[in-house]
Amino acid sequence: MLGLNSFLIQIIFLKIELKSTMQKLLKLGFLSFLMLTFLGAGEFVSAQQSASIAVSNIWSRSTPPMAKNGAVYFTIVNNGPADKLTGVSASVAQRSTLHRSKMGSGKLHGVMRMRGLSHIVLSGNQPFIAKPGGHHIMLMGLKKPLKLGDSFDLTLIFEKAGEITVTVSVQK
Ligand SMILES: [Cu+2]
Repeated sequence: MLGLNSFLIQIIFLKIELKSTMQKLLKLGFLSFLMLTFLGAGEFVSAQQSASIAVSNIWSRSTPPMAKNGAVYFTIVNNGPADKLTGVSASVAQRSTLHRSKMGSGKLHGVMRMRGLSHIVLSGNQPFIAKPGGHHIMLMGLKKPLKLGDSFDLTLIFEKAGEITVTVSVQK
């Protein structure tokens, strides 16, 4: 009788052990599922976003070895109320500002000039596209050259949507 009892007790313990192991495995499985979902979202939806703002096609030109400045281009879709891009920061440069290039007229015809902007209005009616020859983020005082294939973080500061950190890929 005693032998049978201890046998049964061992089975019960084994069951409890199996149960808790299963729970651990399930927890692990759930966590990795969450992580895959999270990573997958980043991989397949190239846009980086808040509830109302989606930033996509974020890229920068590679720079020659001695270059002090770089430029970042992007597309912003605003699905919420009108907002403003009011600032930007990136650890790759000493200072980052909003800029706009414009072709000069009159005596300056054919000369590309650029000036700083205090903000960019995002009305939400259509995507805002920053591209070469137009709006861009100026990276001033690059700490090292931007090399083809590299990527770096950049934080965009919106009046309503707050801060959104995006990844910039360095292209040709
Ligand atoms: Cu500029």
